[in-house]
Amino acid sequence: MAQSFGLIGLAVMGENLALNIERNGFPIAVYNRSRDKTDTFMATRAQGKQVQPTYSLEEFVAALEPPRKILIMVKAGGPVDAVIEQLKPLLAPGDILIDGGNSLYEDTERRTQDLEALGLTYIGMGVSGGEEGALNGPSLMPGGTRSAYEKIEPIVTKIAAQVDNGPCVTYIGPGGSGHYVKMVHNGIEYGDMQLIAEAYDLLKTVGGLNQAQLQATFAAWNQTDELNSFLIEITAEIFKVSDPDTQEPLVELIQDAAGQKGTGRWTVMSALELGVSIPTIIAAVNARIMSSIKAERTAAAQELSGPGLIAPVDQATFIDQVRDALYCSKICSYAQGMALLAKASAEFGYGLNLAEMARIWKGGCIIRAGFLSKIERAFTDNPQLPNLLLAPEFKQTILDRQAAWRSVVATAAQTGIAVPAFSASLDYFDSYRRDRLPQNLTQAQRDFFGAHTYERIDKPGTFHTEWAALANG
Ligand code: NBP
Repeated sequence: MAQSFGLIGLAVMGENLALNIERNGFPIAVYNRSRDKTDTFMATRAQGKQVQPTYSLEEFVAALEPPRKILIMVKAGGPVDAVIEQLKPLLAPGDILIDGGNSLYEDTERRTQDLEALGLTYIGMGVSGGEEGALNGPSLMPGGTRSAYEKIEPIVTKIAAQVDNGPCVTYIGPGGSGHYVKMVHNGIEYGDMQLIAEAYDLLKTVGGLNQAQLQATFAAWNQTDELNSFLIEITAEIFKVSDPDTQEPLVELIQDAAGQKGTGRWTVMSALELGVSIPTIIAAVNARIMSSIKAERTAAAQELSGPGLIAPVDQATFIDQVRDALYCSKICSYAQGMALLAKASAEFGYGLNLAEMARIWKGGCIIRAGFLSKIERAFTDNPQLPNLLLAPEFKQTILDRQAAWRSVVATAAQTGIAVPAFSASLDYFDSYRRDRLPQNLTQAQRDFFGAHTYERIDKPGTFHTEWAALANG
């Protein structure tokens, strides 16, 4: 019997998505380049399920009911192109290929044009939620033609995470839009993780909280309407774990050098190209880079001293201030991510519905959080909102809490604790809210050394000044 769906790539994500798809009533054919993964999968988790193993792409394609629907879950980059090239001669017009990996959106644009010229249909679909999400319901961000989406809609709406107002999937837009939105989702995820890391550092280093207190603080924050989220929840869980051998907090035994796979860097590169300011996300990517030069930092620690002072603080007050600083910074980080999506949508013709983007991130994905309902509401109330900071609820929150936020950033500076994402967020807020910035001087300098011209605030037109001549009489 022909299967209604096919999946290529049985690593972590592929295996779990295959089981999710089968559990939701879609018998599935699977294929993996290395045969042993397929055999292991069939002998273990897929045993007794409606999963058909195949051992060549010819056999895989023949096992599928036309028009074929094929989800590719292999490593992003060259492997996706390799799979597509092998599939091309085996497919028929009307067949649908879905790339569910973390592909660069520009690659997706290229592949879409290439494959659609052959009469095939291509969907670039961001998938978020890691292993657990893939199995029990991820957040899905499919981009392509609307008619292609409609063909996979019955499947994706069932396998996605379900929240109060629907499945965590929607039609994103044309071409590479699904992968673009997933990329920005990951950039926001970098920001969230860095902000939480900074809160932990401040609470531990300045506030003097021990592991049990850190655990209790993050667990309590997770109960709040504002900070309730998957990342805060797992942070509290992490503080519960001690090393079985030493009984020390396991997190304190982990090397402080963070890895990255590229989606954060791509978000930064795209923002710089589009001219959108995303300092919190840039700070998060930078923080991972700085953390990774561990040996150099260890050597520098012997040479370069800081204030080395622990500020005397009332612990309970400080915990509340850090919570407020974290929340204000998080609002700024999401404001940046949403502004980037808005600019990309206008630039690339994606037609993104920002309220829907927030809605489909409410479940299944790594940045899932109660807070996203507020963002959804803000863009539902005003789809043209120029910046999240101007939404009534967020505006009031920041105005009410900025004193605590400033106090935390000042304390960090005084005690020599780096808080790059907290500071970048505060800088973003202060830059965005100030009517006059010092770039009048920048413009004067550009005109001085490069005759780049400038505009004036008191009269229209473009001006150039012979600065050196005037300065020297
Ligand atoms: P990996 O990214 O680790 O990729 C491993 C899979 O790619 C294996 O099935 C491997 O086959 C296959 N593959 C490679 Br490598 N080169 C190939 C080639 N030339 N031809 C055919 N197959 C090839 O798997 P993953 O972690 O499950 O992630 C899959 C995708 O989903 C990636 O794009 C990833 O970025 C994205 N993603 C991952 C997560 C996560 O939490 N892991 C979350 C969200 C998105 P083999 O067995 O023969 O080597």
